[in-house]
Amino acid sequence: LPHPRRVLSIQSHVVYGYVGNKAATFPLQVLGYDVDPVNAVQFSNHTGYPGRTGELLKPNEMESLVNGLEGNGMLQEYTHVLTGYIGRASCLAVIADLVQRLKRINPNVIFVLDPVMGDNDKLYVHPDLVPVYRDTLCPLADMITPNAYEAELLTSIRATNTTTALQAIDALHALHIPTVIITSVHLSDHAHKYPNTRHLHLIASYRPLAKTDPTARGKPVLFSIAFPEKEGVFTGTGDMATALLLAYLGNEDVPVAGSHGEEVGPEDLIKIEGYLKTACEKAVAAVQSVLEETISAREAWGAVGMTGGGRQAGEGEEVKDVKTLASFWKRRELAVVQSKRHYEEPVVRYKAEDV
Ligand code: PLP
Ligand code: PXL
Repeated sequence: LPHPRRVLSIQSHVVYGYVGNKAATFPLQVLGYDVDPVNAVQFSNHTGYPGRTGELLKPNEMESLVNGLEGNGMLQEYTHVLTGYIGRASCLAVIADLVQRLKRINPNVIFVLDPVMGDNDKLYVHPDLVPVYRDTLCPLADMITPNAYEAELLTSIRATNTTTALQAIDALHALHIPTVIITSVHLSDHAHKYPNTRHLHLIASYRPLAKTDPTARGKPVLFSIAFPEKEGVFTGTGDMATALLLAYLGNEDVPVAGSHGEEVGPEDLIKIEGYLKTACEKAVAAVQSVLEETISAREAWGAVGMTGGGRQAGEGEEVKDVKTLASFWKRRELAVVQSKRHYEEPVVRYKAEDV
């Protein structure tokens, strides 16, 4: 790496399994980043399981950790702040204050916001987080990585095809975010191209913010990547995708030029387009490979009977009893540790295309 990279990663910690910081930290470390996790919640497991214990970090506890870092002169070392699953709206306010402090210390610090709230029309946080994300954190973000449902919660626009997805992206840029990446959306106008396997799209858009003259935004960067949807449900893919995007982008200089309203010339835009495309292609490739690794690990796991005593549910089958439901989710925990090579050398199969 050309420069030291240090990420303050504020997300969930789960004892068992891989979501939040457990899905983000190892890939970032493998890619050369120092990662300082703040565990915004500590749960026994992710919220899809039939039961869950643990605690949410209180805002004063989060503040106290930040004050500790500040007291030792540590805040100036951060090149990136990454936020994901946060349990309380009051903690979002603490994070907003922290990001502003970090930007005062280092105006080049990059804030990557994954507004983790839900997926597939299911909210897994308290609804009072939504307006705080929209009104307080979004305007501070350099890059946002919602899935289609989270984009809808923030913009009230339901992205179901290219037109509505672009409207949602417009609305997110209007919240003063230069880089907007919808990490997964089903586009109905593309469905005919993939009769056999449902496909998801990642759509990335970059617009330099010209604070003084919002009409002089310059040519936007806009592309999408289609990839086949893996059968079954996985948790933590979005968390890992965001960490990988940060990592692949952060290895380049000036990935989010224009965040502060400065001029972005045509050569800069071409550079940014290249970095962004490469980073997105690599992130999609790595996550795809992690899912394949997870599926083959699951098959091996099933073969040795390590399913926790629960009967194995078939794909698409409705899961009823607690043991079977827990076993269902255990078998879908991302193979984070086994996938080291996929972060290091992602094999790109799905390429960026014009929208
Ligand atoms: N699946 C794959 C293969 C991906 O590459 C990505 C994002 O890049 C996702 C899923 C993201 O899913 P979500 O954001 O809905 O968790
Ligand atoms: O992957 C999103 C996520 C993060 N953190 C926790 C979760 C979930 C999704 O269920 O439960 C604790």
